[in-house]
Amino acid sequence: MTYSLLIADRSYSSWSLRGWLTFAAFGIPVDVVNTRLYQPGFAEDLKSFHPARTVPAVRLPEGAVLTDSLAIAEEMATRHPEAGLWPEAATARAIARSLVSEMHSGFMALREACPMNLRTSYNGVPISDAVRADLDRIETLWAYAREHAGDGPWLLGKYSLADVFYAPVAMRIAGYGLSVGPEACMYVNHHLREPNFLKWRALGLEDEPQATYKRSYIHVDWPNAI
Ligand SMILES: N[C@@H](CCC(=O)N[C@@H](CS)C(=O)NCC(=O)O)C(=O)O
Repeated sequence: MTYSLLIADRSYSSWSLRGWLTFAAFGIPVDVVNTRLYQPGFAEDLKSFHPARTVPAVRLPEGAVLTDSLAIAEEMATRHPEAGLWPEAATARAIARSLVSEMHSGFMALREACPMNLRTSYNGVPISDAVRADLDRIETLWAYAREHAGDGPWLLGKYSLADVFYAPVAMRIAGYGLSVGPEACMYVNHHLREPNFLKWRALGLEDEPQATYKRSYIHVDWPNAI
């Protein structure tokens, strides 16, 4: 018996991406169960992960179900200390936790205005003051993390849960062509090239698109690196 992870549409479900990266990026074996958002089967699929009402959800080998990405991340970090989900150094770990929590509970304007869509990207997207403020805050947090990063290109040096939680944020910046400074741009580029992310995106392209996520902005090629 191993972990069982319920995810939805790889192209659109940013929380599913976080849930999946929590396993894939750290080599933790997991059985993945796919469902589709906004489809009649969604509620039925959730029933087998009771009491989950959103994705991702994880069933532990012993049967308990985790219903939230942050709980999944913390539980996997506790169960697999050798896998390095959190940075090893105490200060880096504390900062990673802080960044993850702020992501999990915030950036509503960005999330609402620019839902993750890994099938397409846009040019000339107008952004509100609230979205700009979210982007500024994200850049501040990324820069602060990088001050404590040590070696490695990720937020706290080595790839950690902080990067898992900001991967979909990076994809919003890339996909909607949102302007950020050179350091943030470089960080977005690392995500665009990250092998687990590339695998996730390719699998998502095999799904039927969902019309809900379409926007009428100018379409441009997906940025393999911006
Ligand atoms: N706080 C939750 C959020 C999960 C979430 O909102 N998932 C979305 C998909 S990205 C969902 O399942 N939406 C379906 C719904 O709200 O009915 C987490 O961190 O896991």
